Amino acid sequence: MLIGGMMMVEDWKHFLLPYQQAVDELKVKLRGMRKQFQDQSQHSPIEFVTGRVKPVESIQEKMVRRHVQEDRLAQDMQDIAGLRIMCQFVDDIYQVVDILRSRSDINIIEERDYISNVKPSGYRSYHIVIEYPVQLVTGEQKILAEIQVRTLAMNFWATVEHSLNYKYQGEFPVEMAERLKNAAEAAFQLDTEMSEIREEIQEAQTLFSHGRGKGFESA
Ligand code: 0O2
Repeated sequence: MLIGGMMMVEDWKHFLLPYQQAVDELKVKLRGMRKQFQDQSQHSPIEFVTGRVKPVESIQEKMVRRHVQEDRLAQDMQDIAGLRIMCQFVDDIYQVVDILRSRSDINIIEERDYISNVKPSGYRSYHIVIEYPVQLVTGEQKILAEIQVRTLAMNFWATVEHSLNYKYQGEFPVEMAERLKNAAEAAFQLDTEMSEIREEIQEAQTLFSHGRGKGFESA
């Protein structure tokens, strides 16, 4: 029940339920893509997939920071449902994006390429905002979700930077900000190097997966 326009615990539960449904469904679908490549004995552009519904405290913090009204949340906050796709190589990211563009079950609303347009922090990733229909007992509801596509190296950097950001509350000392930027460039250098030896890596991986390397499943 809404009291004084503010959502209470039960309201949040009700509001977030379709978002959890969307995240769960999309995780299955994206992980299914990896399985299909493996089934064809092809290199999968998807290494692993994670997903989450933004915690209520983070939603509330972002509402204040971005001046989003509660009754505009569904339209104005695009990452309440969030999916992350991790790739081995930078080229894989663009292959994943192409596949997502061609799917009939998701509608792409916006794309933000923070790989070509690196954020000032050093952050790199490809962001896609989608509209995804969830079937509820009360009918269909279209949910906005954000899919972040990044390499393992970009993910390593973003994960570490995110936890440091939490510690420093977004106010990094100048030296720390500089070091993080350098680390982001080093991570991208690693991605570039890996792309250059990609063919050899893939041959080795195919051999390995046909041999004794099978067994560990990450997605
Ligand atoms: P979470 O869920 O904790 O990751 P804004 O959120 O205001 O920065 P906008 O326009 O809503 O910007 O979306 P944007 O910048 O396309 O994507 C926001 C999300 O991208 C963030 O979510 C992070 O997941 C990721 N991101 C963007 N910039 C950085 C960065 O500099 N470092 C790291 N580690 N991640 C970044 P949230 O909201 O922070 O929440």
